[in-house]
Amino acid sequence: MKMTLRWYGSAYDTVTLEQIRQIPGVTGVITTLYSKQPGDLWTREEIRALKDEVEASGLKIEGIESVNVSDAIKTGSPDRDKDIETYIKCLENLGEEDIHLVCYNFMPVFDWTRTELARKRPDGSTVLAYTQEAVDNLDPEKMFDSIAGDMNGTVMPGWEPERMAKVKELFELYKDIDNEKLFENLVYFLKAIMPVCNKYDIKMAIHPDDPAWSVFGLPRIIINKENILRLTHAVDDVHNGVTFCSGSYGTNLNNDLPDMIRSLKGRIHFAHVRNLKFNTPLDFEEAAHLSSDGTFDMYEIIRALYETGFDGPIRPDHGRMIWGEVAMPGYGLYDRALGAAYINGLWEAVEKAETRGF
Ligand code: DNO
Repeated sequence: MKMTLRWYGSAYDTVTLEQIRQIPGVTGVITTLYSKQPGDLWTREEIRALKDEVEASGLKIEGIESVNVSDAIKTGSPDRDKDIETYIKCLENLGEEDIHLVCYNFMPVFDWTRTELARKRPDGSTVLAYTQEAVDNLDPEKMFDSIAGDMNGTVMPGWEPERMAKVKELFELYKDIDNEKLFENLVYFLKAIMPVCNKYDIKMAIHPDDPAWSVFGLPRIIINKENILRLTHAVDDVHNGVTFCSGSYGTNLNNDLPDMIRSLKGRIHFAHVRNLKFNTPLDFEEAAHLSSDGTFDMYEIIRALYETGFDGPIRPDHGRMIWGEVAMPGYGLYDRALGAAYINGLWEAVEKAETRGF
């Protein structure tokens, strides 16, 4: 595996490439052209400039998170083919610049959803949290306003103010889309982009829906083993792969994470590793990465990745806000650096146990 950190680019991130490079074992970043809207073209020059900046710091771009998919593609509206054409061009340009991993999601309207961005834990740290009760009592149009005050002046992925200003229209776009239709549109998209992915060996890695169930009555499909296997079979090409995000699939306690990893052998191209602490099955908060701080057995997650031969980029995921840091919620330096060190430790332990036979 390759240990990485997500980085939003120098215009948006409070964390610098130099800081990232100083985290032991981190050799690369997962990044994006953050100013791009879904449907925009990414030029080779723009990609190269990003690459040059990252490489000048001694790191490597291990993948893009995300090249976002437009609503036209997700809803299958008549102009989707034009957007798919642009998406293919973006992939071509990434391939020409030697970038071979793209994370994306197929969630309607909201990307990942949290109801609190700064829930205080007993030790004074703050974390992202979700409680179903809050969603059930909230008008989706007010969702953004209800959390915007805790964004620490940052622009959070999937929660861009311009997009949120159009929430009502977005809901309208999805009103006739159910899970089956969304799935069909996803398959249509993947089939269309597979030739360019094959040509440039670009591994597409779909991010799960977070939380792994429908919110505000919207369709959600990338939520469990059955659905993700259905997708990998529907477009049976290694380039149609998965971002295994423990914190997203893990929101549903019925998802057996190590078992899912084993059943996706060969199709996991990217891993997001984090832990959650459940107060009830429908109220959880994002814990420190350490197993004992949350609900998941992180050793077993890493062991399953190791045993299935996972060799892609891995990144610690959302961290707590600690030590007075002010950053994008979930994406500060300190707790993610602790997460990277911990995951590296687990990986070393698993690897040595396997190779030394004890
Ligand atoms: C949240 C992230 C997601 C993810 C996208 C992938 O922190 O994991 O926003 O990047 O869903 O497209």
